[in-house]
Amino acid sequence: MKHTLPVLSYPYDALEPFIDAKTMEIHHTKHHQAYIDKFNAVIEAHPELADLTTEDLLTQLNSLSLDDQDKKIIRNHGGGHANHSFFWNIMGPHKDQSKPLSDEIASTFGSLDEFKKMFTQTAMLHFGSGWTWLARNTRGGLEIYSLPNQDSPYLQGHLPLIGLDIWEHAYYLKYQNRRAEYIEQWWNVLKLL
Ligand code: MN3
Repeated sequence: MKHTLPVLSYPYDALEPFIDAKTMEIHHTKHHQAYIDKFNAVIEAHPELADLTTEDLLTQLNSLSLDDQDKKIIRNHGGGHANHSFFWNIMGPHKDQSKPLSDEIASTFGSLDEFKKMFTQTAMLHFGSGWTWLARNTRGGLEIYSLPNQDSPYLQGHLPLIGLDIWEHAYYLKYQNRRAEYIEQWWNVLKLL
């Protein structure tokens, strides 16, 4: 199965003014597409992987019989594909709040505000490119952490629940170096909370 760019459920300008249309268009059609193209090249060379989902490939990465270079491509570019597909889906112009998730976050971190503060701080302290995640760990608990590059929580068997792209390509056109402002505004388009 060849991986293809997912169609967004909203137009590029739907997240304005928080995320601008140009950033969305470039992020989706250029950055995400580039991850897919490099990921597909490995999948095409290994037909035995074609039936596995991207998430399964990441979860099982260490046990796949591939050379280190191909594993690295799946980690970086399969990860990029999984992360961005996930990211587009948790954002939207309208809130589609998940009450069970909000309740679990509030009981784990004290309150939604406290959670947002901790998540924001984790994203601000991350050096360089990467993502900040709220993920369900293998014991079923919630954890906030950042991972470098396109590393996915699936690599450690975790389930991503919320993810924020903190690569500069996600915000530079509108916010330049102001990562704090991007994060603060991003809560407006995270539809889950
Ligand atoms: Mn990105």
